[in-house]
Amino acid sequence: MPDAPVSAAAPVALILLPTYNERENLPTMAELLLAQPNLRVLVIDDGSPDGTGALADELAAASHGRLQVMHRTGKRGLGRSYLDGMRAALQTDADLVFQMDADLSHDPKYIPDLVRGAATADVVIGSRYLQGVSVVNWPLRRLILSTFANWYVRTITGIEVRDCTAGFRCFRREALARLPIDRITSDGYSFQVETLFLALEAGCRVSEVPIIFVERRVGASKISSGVIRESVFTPWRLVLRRWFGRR
Ligand SMILES: Nc1nc2c(ncn2[C@@H]2O[C@H](COP(=O)(O)OP(=O)(O)OP(=O)(O)O)[C@@H](O)[C@H]2O)c(=O)[nH]1
Ligand SMILES: [Mg+2]
Repeated sequence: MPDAPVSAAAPVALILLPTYNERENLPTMAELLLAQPNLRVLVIDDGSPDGTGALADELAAASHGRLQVMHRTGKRGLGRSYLDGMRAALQTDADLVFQMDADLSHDPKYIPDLVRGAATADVVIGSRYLQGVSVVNWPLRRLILSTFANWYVRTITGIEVRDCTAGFRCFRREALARLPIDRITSDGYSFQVETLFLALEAGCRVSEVPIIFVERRVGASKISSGVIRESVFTPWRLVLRRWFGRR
């Protein structure tokens, strides 16, 4: 595993990397991440049946402490994994906390762009919809679903962000600390919408930087009908909670 240089002046980033059956993708992702300076990784594995957790332990052992693994035993879920990861991140000295997918859709080469963005924003989003649509290898039906989902969320919630459902994000640590983490209940794409909504409510400055998103080449997507159903209701739940002040 490469031992990238450390610069005392640059911010320290912690990458939260949830995994479920990403055995084929994790080694490449870990290598690309750890090639970058001032960066640590927390793999959050949900007991993947394909052995991703054990593989992550092997990567951790060779990483000189730069990669750690959280083996979750609670109910499976992307949102739950991120929440546990965020709580853990707040116990560290990281200046910046990233969310990324482990399936290589989010290229680590964009991390420096998000770090630069975080100099003037509290939350920086790696956006697929800033310069037209920058997505590679999506079938048309998936593109339509994602474009519609973003329009739907923006229309109902009034969030003025092009890519509200993006999973490539960087939070300044202070911004993450301001989020009412214990109130977040959604799990799929809605998790991204809910955290963004709450970040804006907490007064965070949000900016976007363009990325090119590449659909996973190996492994299976975990999108389910439950995730899509949740995405339909979540924007309404968020605005109703705001209107009626229910906390
Ligand atoms: N810990 C954990 N990670 C998960 C869970 N579901 C998905 N993930 C991870 O979350 C990331 C995003 O999941 P994907 O299945 O790629 O979902 P997606 O990116 O929305 O869908 P595709 O574009 O089809 O890949 C990947 O790193 C997954 O391994 C889960 O229940 N628990
Ligand atoms: Mg994916």
